[in-house]
Amino acid sequence: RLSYAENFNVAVPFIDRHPREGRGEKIAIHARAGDVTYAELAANVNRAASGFTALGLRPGDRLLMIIKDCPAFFYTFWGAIKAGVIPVPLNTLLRSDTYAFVIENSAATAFFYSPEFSAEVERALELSAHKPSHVLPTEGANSLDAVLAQASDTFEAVPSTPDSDCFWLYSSGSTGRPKGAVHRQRDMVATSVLYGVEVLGIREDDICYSEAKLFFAYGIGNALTFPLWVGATSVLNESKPGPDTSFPLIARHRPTLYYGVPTLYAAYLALFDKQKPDLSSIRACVSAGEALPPDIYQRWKAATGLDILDGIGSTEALHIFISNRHGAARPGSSGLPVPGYGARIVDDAGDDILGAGEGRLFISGPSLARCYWNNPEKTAATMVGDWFDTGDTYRRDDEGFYYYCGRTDDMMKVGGIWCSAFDIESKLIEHPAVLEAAVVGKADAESLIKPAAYVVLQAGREGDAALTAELMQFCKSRLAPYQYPRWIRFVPELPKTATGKIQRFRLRAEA
Ligand code: 3SK
Repeated sequence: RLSYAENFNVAVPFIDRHPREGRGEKIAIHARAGDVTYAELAANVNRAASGFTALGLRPGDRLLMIIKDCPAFFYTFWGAIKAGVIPVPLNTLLRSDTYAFVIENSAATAFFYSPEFSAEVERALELSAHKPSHVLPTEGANSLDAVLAQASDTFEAVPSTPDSDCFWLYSSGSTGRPKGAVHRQRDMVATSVLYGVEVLGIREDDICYSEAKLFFAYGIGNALTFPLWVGATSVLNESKPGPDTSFPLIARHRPTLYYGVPTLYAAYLALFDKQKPDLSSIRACVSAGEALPPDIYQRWKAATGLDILDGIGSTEALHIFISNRHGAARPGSSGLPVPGYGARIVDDAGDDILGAGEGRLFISGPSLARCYWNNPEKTAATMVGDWFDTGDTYRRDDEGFYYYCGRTDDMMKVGGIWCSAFDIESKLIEHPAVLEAAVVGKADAESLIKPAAYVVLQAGREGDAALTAELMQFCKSRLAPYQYPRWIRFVPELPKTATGKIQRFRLRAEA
């Protein structure tokens, strides 16, 4: 089911095909500035490809994008690909020093950004020794808009092959410098067919709403590639996701597929007493980014009647490679491998664990990045033959369901027994006073590692000694005795990445 022509430019099946197949007048994108039809999308992608070529960009050149979720993201990304240029979408919430690193690491020729981010972009350019030849905002004078206005709306896709480099995504990781995962032309087809169509069941009449932004691999699949693969519609939110921006969009556009992250499911549940959007248009909810605690799954189901399909993916795999299935979701489990992907759990010696034990999760599949750009050490350390080391610790049950136990480095040995931060966090958030929790290892007076919890309370709750004792007792009575947190600190919020992952390394450093 995955076969490609020898000359294959992936912009053709995702963009050019739709007007030819009679979808020209169908809405591809609902955006703040207005709707974009498939015909308009195809014409603007051609304008971008023609305009980039006229600027002097050549196949293989890198084009950095710090662009909010708006149609310009689609035009720039697909226009670059059609012209053989490599688009590199970047997290819009990073700081100038990281952007400066990426400008140098990628040796980019062009840099397009939404005007909102101009201050960070200017500082990054000052810091970087490499200067891209073309640095343009998406709007205003001398901008992407101006390039599009002057360019032809026809463009012949630059010849390519399924294995040619297509786009990069920088993976933030929990520590260290970002690494540019190099994706091939065929990778977006693989994720769209294998997860989008075969697991999620996305269809032409779907309207997709993703809380995860387009710069994130999860968001790219949810809102950009899966809908375009089947001719569906995507609803874009230019602003920070949350009740104030997402609820009105859900009310207005009535999405059928909703892609969330555990933090937002929990935050919305906490609001439902006072403010509950009409979710009746939604036929399926997806969660990724971090493992979904079973308690959140159960409460969401009770409040909305909807299952959440939890899954795990990665920037390097481009999207979800282990997922629950419709009508058979198993709370607390990431599910079963997506068709076409392999999964192995290995011990420290690299041997497969076939039974119940915990170990490192390796995956294989047709959308894995080819390498990290200019980083042979990290490539060699994580991409071993056909297998990619996810850095996650997992276990598998008798029926083949996979269970997340934490990042490999979030595991701690307590009294000689491996202990998962995720299990303790899941327990803590079952307590009605707790909104969110993160657990890390902390050395006690004897330098022995014990769990320490950082807890965000539900609105109106006070963190005091009585609640600390109550939460410790709550965990003690429901988890293995060694697993209860020996310290509990109440905090107003947890440190998170732009994509909502808890930055436990920050808490570890503090602990
Ligand atoms: O973190 C995840 O689960 C994920 C899912 C899809 C795509 C990318 C990522 C990182």
